[in-house]
Amino acid sequence: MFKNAIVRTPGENFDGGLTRADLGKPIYEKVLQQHAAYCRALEQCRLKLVTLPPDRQHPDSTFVEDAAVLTPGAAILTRPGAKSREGEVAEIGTALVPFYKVLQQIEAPGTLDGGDICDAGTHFFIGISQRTNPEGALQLAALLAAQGFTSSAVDIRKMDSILHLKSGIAYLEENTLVLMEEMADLEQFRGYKIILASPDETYAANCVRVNDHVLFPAGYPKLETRVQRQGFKTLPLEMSEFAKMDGGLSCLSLRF
Ligand code: CIR
Repeated sequence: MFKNAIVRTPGENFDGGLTRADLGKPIYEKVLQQHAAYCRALEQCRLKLVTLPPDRQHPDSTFVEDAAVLTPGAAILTRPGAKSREGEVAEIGTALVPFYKVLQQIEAPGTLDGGDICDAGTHFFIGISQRTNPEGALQLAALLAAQGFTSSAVDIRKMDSILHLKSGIAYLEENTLVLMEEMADLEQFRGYKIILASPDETYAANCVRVNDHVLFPAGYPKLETRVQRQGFKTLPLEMSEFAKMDGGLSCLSLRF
């Protein structure tokens, strides 16, 4: 059960963040509406929110998930792979202090974005990407192992259509993974029940189980039906403005 979430309201210069998507510029009014609906959905899932104010120094800082990896016993602060995002971490650390006795940190030369880390219960998948380097992945694996968690690396550096591991995978509990097709045959995912996202719906592979619901991006009906057929209750959310900045559902919150 998650009880809390940290979110950060997007600033007016949200459109100044990093993106490789070719979907146009986000419209700020819609960004705020979609973010507010996302926050309401988290509350509907019975989470108590810590809402941080906009940080205009860091246009990507609304994607709070990239700044920390959370386990039941520790908050591991990351060292983001994009220079422009390094300064986001300190304030996330401050916001986590009231909740965590143990705060750890990925150190140079390691880099790691939270979006590359998929928590599947006692096992973690660690994406090696353009943002998370092998050194960062090894550091995280060691910190997790010390807490009794296993992990496996998933190299996504040749999967050009996704930014982070979790752009193409979600763990929905109950031994069930949502996977983009390109990852379907990877041995790391053997033994799980797999719900496949077809190539035209890869974006929706980034959905999030929050207590009794799965937050799900609106407009991806084939995958949503497949998820529902496995017995999950979906909660659809408009994500168009965040998709323009390469952001998915999971990256807008830290849940714990
Ligand atoms: C970036 O490129 O870093 C941001 N514009 C998007 C980050 C999305 N984060 C995530 O998927 N975990």
